[in-house]
Amino acid sequence: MKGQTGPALQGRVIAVTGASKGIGLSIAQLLTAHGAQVIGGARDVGGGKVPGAEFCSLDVTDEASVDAFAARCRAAGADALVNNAGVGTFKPVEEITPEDYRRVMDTNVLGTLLTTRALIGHFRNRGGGQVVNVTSDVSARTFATGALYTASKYAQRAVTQALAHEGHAYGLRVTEVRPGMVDTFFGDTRQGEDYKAAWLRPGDVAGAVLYALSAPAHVRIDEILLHPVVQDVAY
Ligand code: NJP
Repeated sequence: MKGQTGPALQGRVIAVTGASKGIGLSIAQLLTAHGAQVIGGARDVGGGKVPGAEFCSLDVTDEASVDAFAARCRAAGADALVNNAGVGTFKPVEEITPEDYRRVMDTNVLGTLLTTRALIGHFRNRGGGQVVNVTSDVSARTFATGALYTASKYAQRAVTQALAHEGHAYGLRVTEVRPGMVDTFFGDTRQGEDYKAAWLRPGDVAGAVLYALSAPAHVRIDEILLHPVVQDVAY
């Protein structure tokens, strides 16, 4: 077939936030393995060594930090952004503090807005691009102790869908990836603990991101919802 030469993401330049560990690191590894040049950002990028990836200091809650990261991405000719950085705190409503609120909402919602805002004009000028937001299976349903986290993920889903509407006219393709339970460092836990043995692996989510980013140019993957088989069926 015409055009089917080389790795799926050859020539692509893809920005990935939260790339220092967990799902984001796996995304950086998988995308580079498929030929992309990855620019990964996180607050602590000391351990980031992935051939084909460049790691930059990035705090998605800090406008100046985001602008510096975006300037590097624009200079490199980025054509896609993966908003993956995220944090979670799980408490009953009566225990949620303003500090909890700011940490979770600033990272998950403001962070997505700031990084997207900083690159969207660049994508428009290029005549299109892709934004993949790693939200959550709970971006459209909630549970006890989930008020703050799911509020942030509902909001991130709303931002994702609004962006898809706004970018439609100039060829922006926007995807929401909604993973269930994944074995990472999420929520101040450790990766590889026994109780997570049957959960999704970071590479499973990275595979969903790769699928969206390597879709043919005429295809837009709006949403991917994936769970480990052990998790209850829910939408
Ligand atoms: O978590 P973790 P995951 N600025 O803790 C970075 C969603 N999700 O990989 O800054 C920039 O292993 C942090 O780096 P550092 C979840 O909501 C997960 O599981 O150095 N980066 C690290 O690289 C999130 O959106 C599960 O601390 C910041 C990364 O984010 C995404 O998956 C379930 C940052 C977090 O790595 C990745 O989370 C689900 C900042 N201010 C959704 N703050 C799950 N694991 O079960 C944090 O439904 N980072």
